Amino acid sequence: MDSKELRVNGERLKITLEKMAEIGTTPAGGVHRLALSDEDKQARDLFVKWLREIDLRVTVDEMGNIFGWRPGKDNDLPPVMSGSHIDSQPKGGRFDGILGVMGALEAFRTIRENQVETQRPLVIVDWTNEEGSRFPPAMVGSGVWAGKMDKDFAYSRTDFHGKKFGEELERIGYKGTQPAKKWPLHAYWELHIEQGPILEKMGKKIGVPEGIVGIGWYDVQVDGKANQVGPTPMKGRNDALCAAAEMILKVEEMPGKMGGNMVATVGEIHNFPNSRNIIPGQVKFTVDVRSWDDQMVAMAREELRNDFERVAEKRGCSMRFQEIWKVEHAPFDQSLMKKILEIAGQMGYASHSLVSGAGHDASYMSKVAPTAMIFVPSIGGRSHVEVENTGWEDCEAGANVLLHCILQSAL
Ligand code: HGY
Ligand code: MN
Ligand code: MN
Repeated sequence: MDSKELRVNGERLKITLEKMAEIGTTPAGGVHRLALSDEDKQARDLFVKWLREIDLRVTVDEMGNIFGWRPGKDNDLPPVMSGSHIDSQPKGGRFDGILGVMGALEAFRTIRENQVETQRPLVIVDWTNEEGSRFPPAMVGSGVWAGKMDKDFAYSRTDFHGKKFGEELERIGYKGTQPAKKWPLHAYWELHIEQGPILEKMGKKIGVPEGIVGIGWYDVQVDGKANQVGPTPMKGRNDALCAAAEMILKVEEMPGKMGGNMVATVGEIHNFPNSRNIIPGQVKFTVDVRSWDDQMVAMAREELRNDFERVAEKRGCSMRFQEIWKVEHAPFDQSLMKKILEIAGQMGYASHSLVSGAGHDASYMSKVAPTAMIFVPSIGGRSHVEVENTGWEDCEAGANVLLHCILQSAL
């Protein structure tokens, strides 16, 4: 069969995704598969089993990134790579990340069963800890591989219970020996759900992001004075939680102050000692700022730091502001984007270009190789929630476009 006629097996992709969704499944139908957890290990083991079933050579690097290699006619040529991440948010969805890994697996399965020989070798990848929810920051597997993040920094990161990244990687048996160091790549393709409302609203099947916004992550600690709520007069309190509350509203106001084209969110907060009859003495919270304009992210960071200092001073509290992650905005490769539009058109899929407000491993990949992403619609525009959902036919459409992007860049 002419390789142009090839199509993935949508039913098999659905079954593969449903099998993965059983690992870490939550009662409300989402997944809880935090990086380097037992559930992540279980999913990794299943992924490696499926890679071996289609005769791929499997390698694991020192960041736990899993690669499956398919030889081409000329293995001296830089390979074509595709993949995403298996880890999820605490109460995440059944498609974020895993669709990109299983979509690539489905493409590889289709290539193999049709005995297609590509000129270039092909590589499928699962990047470790894309979410950064358990071990902040995000995208450390691809970040270290791309040479944009330090391995020892990643190993030193601890989760809320003080468990270390490096130790957990060892515990689940995925601390490989291969150096997590980039090698030449001809192209990197990543299939992913849009995680927003645009494609569904536009009635389009395929999204072609121009790139990914820049992201800044900051950890803030506010220290006040804990005390008994009863005898302590309101005047003169150093209530860390009230100070944090004022700061958090400044985060919400920041995008408007910056003129829009920005989002800013406080997603995580810890209050100590967190007892109803003690004035809070310490609060820790996170700030996530995103914009296509990297300068704007930097300005927002400095404005927030100053605002927080003023609030802390006024309330007799101290404040520590720490930038723990920064990734510049990542424009994708125009010729790869054009390829996606072409292939989607040939397959009769309506497509639409947009900017990705969500971060992806493709951010770091775009710094080291020609990179592009293929989006499919998120029902109700929801993601990072248990109700996250994408139609099976959209998953199939995305995997079909991915299959031909891989083939056409590897033939
Ligand atoms: O934060 C993000 O957008 C991605 O899910 N890591
Ligand atoms: Mn993702
Ligand atoms: Mn995510």
